Amino acid sequence: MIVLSGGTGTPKLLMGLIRVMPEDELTVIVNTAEDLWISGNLVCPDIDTVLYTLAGMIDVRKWWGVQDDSFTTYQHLQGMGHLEKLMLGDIDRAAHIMRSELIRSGKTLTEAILEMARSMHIRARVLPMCDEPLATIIHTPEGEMHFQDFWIAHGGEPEVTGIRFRGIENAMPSREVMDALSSEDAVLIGPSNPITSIGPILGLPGFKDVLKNKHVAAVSPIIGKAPVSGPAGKLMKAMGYEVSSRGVLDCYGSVLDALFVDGTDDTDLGDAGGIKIMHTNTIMNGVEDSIGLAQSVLNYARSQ
Ligand code: FO1
Repeated sequence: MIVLSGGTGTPKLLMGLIRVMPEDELTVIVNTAEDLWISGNLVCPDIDTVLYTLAGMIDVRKWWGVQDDSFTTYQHLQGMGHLEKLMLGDIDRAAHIMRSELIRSGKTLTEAILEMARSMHIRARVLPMCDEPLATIIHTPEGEMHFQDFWIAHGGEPEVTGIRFRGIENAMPSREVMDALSSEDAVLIGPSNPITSIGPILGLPGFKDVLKNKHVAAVSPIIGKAPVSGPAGKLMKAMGYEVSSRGVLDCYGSVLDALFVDGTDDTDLGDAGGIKIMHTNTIMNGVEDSIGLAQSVLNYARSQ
């Protein structure tokens, strides 16, 4: 199975999937548009959350960074007046250093991530969506800002007047992503933010065309009128979508064959245009919930 993932929501589902299917049958294609260079190293928040989740190292209180990590370097830098945009843990920073050194030595981002995944004994295939640098830029009345500036420095507060993915026109799905897609029929869009997590993956030139021949299901990250977590609601609204499973359907449109919606969500999906709607528990408050949802999507994928 191929899973499209951002840094929130979908990693919780991955935690369940690796417990109900052979991990080496799983490929995860991950958003890279929130990546940024900090203090000389490339930070890939979504990829790292996926890697740490699969390696059993993720800090499940925050769902980013490494469990029990220290922040000594971050704090010392701060004390010297060097302020970093993200709070980087020491073990997390070691991963950034390794990745950046691999890239500086001439490896692609994909090659670097595959090497990191091997070093963490991860059996699933974790693939960045592309090797070219991309950046999600949020337009606000205060000016344009990188997604991480909007989300962390500004607390997700500014009004959003537009969103663009800088560099997407010159990017393309990597060879490894295209190879994975050519050998797999089932694609699952995880319950990540449809606009800034899944949007850049689907927006890569040619990506949606490849999905036309696949069986594509998605898990809605919206329950009722609210996102389960993160800025999905605000960003969907800014892009003209209703903040509901209806909006998620409209966002993904013709790409989808099926949509998983939470059992408590009574949004009227009316004519879903032939897309099969399935209700199940999509709230993942612990590993048992993750396993439950993973089993539902796996049963569905295997029945196709
Ligand atoms: N999110 C925060 O809200 N505050 C942080 O200081 C922060 C640091 C951070 C460091 C490494 C990393 O991989 C992720 C980090 N995140 C932090 C999460 C991240 O900003 C976003 O939640 C994801 O990009 C959403 O996809």
